[in-house]
Amino acid sequence: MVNLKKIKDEFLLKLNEKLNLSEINLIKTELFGKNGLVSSEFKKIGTIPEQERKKFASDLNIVKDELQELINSKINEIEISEINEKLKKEKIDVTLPERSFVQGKIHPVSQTIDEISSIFSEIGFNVEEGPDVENEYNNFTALNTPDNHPARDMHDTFYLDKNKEKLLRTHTSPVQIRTMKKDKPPFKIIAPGRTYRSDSDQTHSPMFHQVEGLHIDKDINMSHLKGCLNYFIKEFFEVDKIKMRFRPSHFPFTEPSAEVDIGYEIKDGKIVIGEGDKWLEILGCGMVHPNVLKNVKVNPEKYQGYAFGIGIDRLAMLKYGINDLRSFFECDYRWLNHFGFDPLDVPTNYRGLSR
Ligand code: 2NM
Repeated sequence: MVNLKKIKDEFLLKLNEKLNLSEINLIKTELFGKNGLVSSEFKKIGTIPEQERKKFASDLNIVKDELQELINSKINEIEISEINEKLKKEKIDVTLPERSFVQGKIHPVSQTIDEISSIFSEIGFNVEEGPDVENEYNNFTALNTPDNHPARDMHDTFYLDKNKEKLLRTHTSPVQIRTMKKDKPPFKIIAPGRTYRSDSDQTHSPMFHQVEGLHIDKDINMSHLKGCLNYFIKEFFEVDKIKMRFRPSHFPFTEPSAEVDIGYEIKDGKIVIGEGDKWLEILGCGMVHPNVLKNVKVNPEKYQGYAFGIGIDRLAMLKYGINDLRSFFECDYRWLNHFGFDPLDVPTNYRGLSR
């Protein structure tokens, strides 16, 4: 009996001192280890005379619980203060600039979008954006592509629900639809961004990038379209002259429609854009179909204009000598380091786009 009280008082005193974790663990072993003081008392229970045994066991359990609880709360206290200490030491100011000077690179597709935006901004186009997840009205119906139109199959659409109401946009034209629905003419915009079609091989990626342009005003005709595209191609490839031809084509949203080829030749194993006797198809375009204008409440008797769509990835490959489309989307750090651009060299028309 005396023994129990002595143990308890002695250790309550000990545990009240300032201790570190290993000191507490030592005390824990001293008390509750295999040959610990409390453990030894438990072993004595059998030898205690029967009249006293019940009281002894009960007292022993009370002392055990009390000491154990104190030890556990001390350990808890220390662990929390250690964590707080560590957090204080490891605190970082995320607003500080980095010091390692390992600079990231701008992806060639981002660079190309910046260049294209800069070129079109110079002649009065605004840059518009819209969501990747679209509804079938904005992506097809409003663009004069009704339910049974074959272009819907041609597009290999990723539908997101059974009812085919939500989809991943197959072109950026829904951005033009949104803009025409929300604002009033005239419109002079480009819409660059991600587009999706279920198609994957050497030259097709299921996610790819497009820029589409739209210019609607009074008295806009096909000569404006030709002038605009000719200016764009020259600026983009940074050449003074460009050979261009318009071939008749068909899109549901334009009438007439055309595809545009540019001249090129191979010199010393390298592609030279602008001259030569070979042709490269680079974009589709046309005069916006009156039905499209009606769908967005623009009067086609008063307003008309042109639209065009360009694949950005292939344009970037041509300009920067990248021959594998898939390398764009592999996120290979070494590739990005080689083909990427300095983040501080923002492309401008007057300073040179890509230097
Ligand atoms: C192309 C080709 C021709 C186009 C049409 C429109 C809209 F919304 F105004 F009707 N946006 N983009 C268009 C026209 C796109 O891509 C090859």
